[in-house]
Amino acid sequence: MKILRSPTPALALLFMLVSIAPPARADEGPQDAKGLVALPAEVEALPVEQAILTSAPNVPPPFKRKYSARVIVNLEVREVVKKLADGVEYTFWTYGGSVPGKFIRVREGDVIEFHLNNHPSSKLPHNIDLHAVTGPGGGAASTFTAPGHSSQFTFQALNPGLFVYHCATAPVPMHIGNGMYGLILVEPKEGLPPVDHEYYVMQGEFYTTGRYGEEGLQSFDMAKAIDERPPYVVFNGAVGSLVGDKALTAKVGETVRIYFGVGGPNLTSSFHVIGEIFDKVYPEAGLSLPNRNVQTTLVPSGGATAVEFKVDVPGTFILVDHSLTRAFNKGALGMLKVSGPENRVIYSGKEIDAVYLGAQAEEGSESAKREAELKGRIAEEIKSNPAIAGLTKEMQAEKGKQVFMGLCFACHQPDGKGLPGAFPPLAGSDFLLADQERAIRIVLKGLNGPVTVNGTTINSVMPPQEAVLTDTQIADVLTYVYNAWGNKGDAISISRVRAIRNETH
Ligand code: HEC
Ligand SMILES: [Cu+2]
Repeated sequence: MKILRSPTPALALLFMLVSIAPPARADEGPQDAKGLVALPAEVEALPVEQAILTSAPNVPPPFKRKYSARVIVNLEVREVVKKLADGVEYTFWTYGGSVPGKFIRVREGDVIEFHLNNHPSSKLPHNIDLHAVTGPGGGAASTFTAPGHSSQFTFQALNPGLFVYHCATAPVPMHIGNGMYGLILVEPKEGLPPVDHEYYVMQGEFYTTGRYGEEGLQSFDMAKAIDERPPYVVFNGAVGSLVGDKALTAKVGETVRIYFGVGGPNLTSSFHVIGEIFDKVYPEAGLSLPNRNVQTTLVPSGGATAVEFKVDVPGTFILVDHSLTRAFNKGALGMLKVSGPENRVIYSGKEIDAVYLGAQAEEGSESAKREAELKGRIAEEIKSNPAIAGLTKEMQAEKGKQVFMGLCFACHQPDGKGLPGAFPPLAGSDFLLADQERAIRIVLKGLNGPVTVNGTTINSVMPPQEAVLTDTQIADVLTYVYNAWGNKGDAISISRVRAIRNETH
């Protein structure tokens, strides 16, 4: 955390109250869960069951029972270092070890005995505010729990719906911003319509000190959070958590329900699935009257929705926040892969998504795997042999390929051949190969006016990338461009890019 602007006095008081409130009823004797507080006879009479908790994108199964129960929920808080993006790590604060927190499913009318356990390795106290709770702070005041301690409280799930839960320990936006949120479903007494697949997806943004893609362990940047300028907006806690072999799946003819929540801490999502129409949306996740035939649904921070649709044709369907720079530049992009026979009446079968996204996701994740492999090989080489220049260049090119497939390919095409009359080729470009300094300058500062590549003149505009890419990313992407599709060239160093970025004339 870099800067913590002081909150207003009223807010400060609230934070203090939340922070210093002792564990509920600490004066009522030993921490023996049974008999601590006498439960009303009608609660004691309920059958007891243990809640099944699942990690995203999985959802616990629907209820078969038709009666209310006393449901025991054990949720463990853990502070863990995990991957936020390729090469980027982050210390997440979690409910259950990953972001979003475990999915909790109860039935309308159930009485929930909630245990919040804060792992001894945690550095901070935490608590939980469940939006499904009717009671002060949604449980926050009763669950303030120091590391190595456990709190308990009981509530009745009065309203059916899909609810967000989150940490409410000061500074609250930081606890949420580090990943402390999840969903609790209070299934209506009459149940929900059966579907073939239920999935759990949650959006949240991360305010890292480094820019998008900057490698290494990143920490929370309070100034960026206050300005609501997150470098990352992601689904299920990481860039790529739902792409490639981690995509959601379904078969043609099946029905899918997605429980979609937004942890925030700040941004509202415009949730959309490219190539699908939501047959039903339960607006704001009230789970009573659905809207029908919806394209995009607005999900507030600290809110949720449930969407249902039947998949009619095979292909890859892309989940996005339709505030699209979040999807294409900050990570809020997932996939649903549908397999099965084509239906040429509904859809002719031409896969448009494959060109504008498939390349990024499939090639990109392949390339990330290859990068990890090369990192391992470099470590090996260093042990036995100092001649590692070749491998370093190869690794830079693999990283650069990921940048290329996320950005440049849209114009210069995945094969580097460009589009006649619109975008010049990079593959075999005499213009490119003649001058590396000039190429670095073009990527940083852009280019407009006539340019002749391999005898053909184009007069168009290439947008500058200096605000979008880091020096490392530019060095990597050009190393890739200079060594892909038959091109031959040296690795481009970060210091050369930096020098040109900083030149003043
Ligand atoms: C929005 C489309 C677009 C994107 C994205 C884009 N370029 Fe370009 N690029 C162009 C256009 C158009 C030109 C020609 C500009 C002109 O006519 O002056 C160009 C020119 C170039 C040139 C010089 C001409 C040549 O063919 O050798 C290089 C090098 C280049 N781009 C590299 C890149 C790299 C690397 C990226 C990704 C970091 C990238 N471009 C992203 C549109 C784009
Ligand atoms: Cu917390």
